[in-house]
Amino acid sequence: PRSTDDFVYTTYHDLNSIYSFMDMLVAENSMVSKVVIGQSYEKRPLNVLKFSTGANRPGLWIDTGIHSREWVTQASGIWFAKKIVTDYGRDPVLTDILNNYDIFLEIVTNPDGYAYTHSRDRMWRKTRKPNPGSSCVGVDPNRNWDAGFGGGGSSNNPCTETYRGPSAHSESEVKAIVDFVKSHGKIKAFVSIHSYSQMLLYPYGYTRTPAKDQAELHELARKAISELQSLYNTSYRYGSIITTIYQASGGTIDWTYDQGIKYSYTFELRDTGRYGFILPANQIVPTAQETWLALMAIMEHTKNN
Ligand code: ING
Ligand code: ZN
Repeated sequence: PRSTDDFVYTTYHDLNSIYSFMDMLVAENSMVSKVVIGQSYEKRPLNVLKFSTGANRPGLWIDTGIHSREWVTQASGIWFAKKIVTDYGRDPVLTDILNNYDIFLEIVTNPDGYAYTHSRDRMWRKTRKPNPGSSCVGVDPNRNWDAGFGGGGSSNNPCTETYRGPSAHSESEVKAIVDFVKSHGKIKAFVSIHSYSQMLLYPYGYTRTPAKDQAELHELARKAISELQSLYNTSYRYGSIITTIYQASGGTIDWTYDQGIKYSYTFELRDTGRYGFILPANQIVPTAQETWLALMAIMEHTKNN
């Protein structure tokens, strides 16, 4: 494709194709820039798209693809990026959001893993950093955050899918986001997107102690899911991580919530297991469209509170 109008949103793309999509979007739109927040273990750039219409704004964060095999999430991230530039100046709600907040979107949060899902193993989840003393590779980047690190629902065995790593923030892909969030200082909502299970989750995963904002987070989740369901009648469950899916320690949004980012959510996109991680490509756009409605509900609420 020569422009993001020609880009095919209905299929899955490899890493280079996604990187070139980002560069095209930046070239075409003055509101979009590329922020390189760090590099992966294998030295790939960690690219974040910044959508901004003015200086010194607070930020809204969305990441997709921290688990590389969850391909519908990176594909949805691409669609969100195009949706933002298309709807600015047309959709009054999004326009109002972007006139007051910057949106940061990291589409390929685990690029080494993503490249590996194309070259060697479609079901690869973790990073690609070797583990000293083990022949098993990689750390679960959703168990590597400094929030209940080392607790239940994470493993100290490098050969498991939920290996937490040698220490919190040991993975450069995680540390880059930690440094970005801290140095930015004004991120007001943080949404980390996974698949699959059709759930909208809020903290906590490492403890059964309810988040202090549980009532508000629960009500906003209900509203977001009702918007999502209105499009194609896709049903979602919602609630805290530990009560809705399972205990998981060292997860992304527990860390962001404990940093003071009240609106910290994780999505588990389609489906509920028929296809799982290998979701047919004809579901990419419907998944992205319905998820966008929920994201808009979260962003609008953040703006109004
Ligand atoms: N599920 C998530 C996982 O990392 C999760 C569930 C979400 C755990 C948020 C902790 C925090 O296990 C998938 N599919 O990755
Ligand atoms: Zn995941």
